[in-house]
Amino acid sequence: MDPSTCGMYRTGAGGAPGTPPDPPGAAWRQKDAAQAPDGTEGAVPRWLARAAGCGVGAATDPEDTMKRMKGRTMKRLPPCWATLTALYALGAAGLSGALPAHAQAVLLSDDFNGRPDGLITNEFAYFNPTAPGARHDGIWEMTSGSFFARGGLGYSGVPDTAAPNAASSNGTDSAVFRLDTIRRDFGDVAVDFDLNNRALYNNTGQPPDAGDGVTVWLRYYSQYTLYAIKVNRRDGGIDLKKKTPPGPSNGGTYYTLAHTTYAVPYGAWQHVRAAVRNNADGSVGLWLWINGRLVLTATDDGTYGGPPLRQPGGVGLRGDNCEFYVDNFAVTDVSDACALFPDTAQYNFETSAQDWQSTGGMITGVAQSAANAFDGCSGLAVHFAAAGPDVRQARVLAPPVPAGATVTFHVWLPASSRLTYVMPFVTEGPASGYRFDGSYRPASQLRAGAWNTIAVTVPPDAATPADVLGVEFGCDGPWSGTCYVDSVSW
Ligand SMILES: [Ca+2]
Ligand SMILES: [Ca+2]
Repeated sequence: MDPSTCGMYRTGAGGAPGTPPDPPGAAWRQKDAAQAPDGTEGAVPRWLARAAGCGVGAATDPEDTMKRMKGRTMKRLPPCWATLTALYALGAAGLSGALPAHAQAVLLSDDFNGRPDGLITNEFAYFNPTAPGARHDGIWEMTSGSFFARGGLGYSGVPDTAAPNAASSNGTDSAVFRLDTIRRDFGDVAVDFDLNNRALYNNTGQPPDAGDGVTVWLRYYSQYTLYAIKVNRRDGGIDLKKKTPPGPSNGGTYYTLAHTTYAVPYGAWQHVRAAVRNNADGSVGLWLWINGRLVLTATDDGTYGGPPLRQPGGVGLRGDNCEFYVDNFAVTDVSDACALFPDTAQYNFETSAQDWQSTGGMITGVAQSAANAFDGCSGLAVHFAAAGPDVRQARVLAPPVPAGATVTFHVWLPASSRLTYVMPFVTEGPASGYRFDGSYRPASQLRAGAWNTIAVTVPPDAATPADVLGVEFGCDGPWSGTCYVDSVSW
């Protein structure tokens, strides 16, 4: 969707299951926030600024003004942002990343199923903890707004700027929606959730702003110190920001660490994955995936806003003038670096050998192994003990590979071996005579001590289900060692 039409969005098509009808009286005016006359949008990394030939400073971002504060300073991207954004987006587009393919330690989850429809918690409970009727929750608290369960989903309610009572029966104040976990012990973690951004509002009493939308918090220490990943902005942007005190934005200053563009798919489900991890050099890494694609990453080395936020904290969600649903919220441990870049191949060997087997002879066995992986945390170890020349396979029967597929294999060979060739292959089904489709690679064309990527094309007329998929190895003399296969996909 053209970001300039975000404010025109109306619900009714492609909305979440169980979504309520359009709010009565909502003013669907076209936004005008992008035409703000002045202001700047945080800071960018110095190396990036130098590369693009434009100066930057630790400018403030006033988006997090005190609730219901009027006359907010609007902002506009400085001219160099266009170039910087393009550079960064180009870099991010070349990275790969996707949803977890193997089990990681889940530290917290809320799928909202089983919660009765109605208020989960609200700001009234936070500020009036002992008041009669205050709604407290075991997972969530909020310093502004109201959070509801509805049809097995979490829901912001229709945003307004009313001061809600204990039940939020008189309004939500979700025009500024600030929801955080009560837990503050999340260190190196990924936050996954499904997001359905229904609409932006222009008439809540909180003035429309280019930064309106949905934000994920990581390393949330307080509403003044946190990382903020703006995943859906009214102006079609995405930011990785750091907020630390002091400053004019509700007691802090926002520093933009990275920025790119993104067309918000209003009314459709998006899968968001945001991660934070301490780096060995003292910096902090931040990553954002949307629908399995890594769209933005940044490193906080302390250049802006004080030292990197390396201590564990909470996580949370923020909304500004936005009505949205959230589901399947989960926090997982990514202290193991491989967990950050999971393997989503059909044969990824993350939790088992996936029924791969050896044809015997010089291959003494195959096993899932964390000793080597092309992607994710594990690959398939293929153990050799050759007494002399031999030809054998590591393979799986009845693979669900379709006709016409290009199957990509990754094979790792040790620094020295007596292997003479490697041949990934697919043997088709009986109706096409068990035709053999292989990609032969002599040792002279293979890299030792490294991963080799080899593709096999299955013809469009291949009979399926295929009979066998695997890797054939040829050896010319006595030798013992281990090869690895990983990330076999199509
Ligand atoms: Ca649910
Ligand atoms: Ca793997």
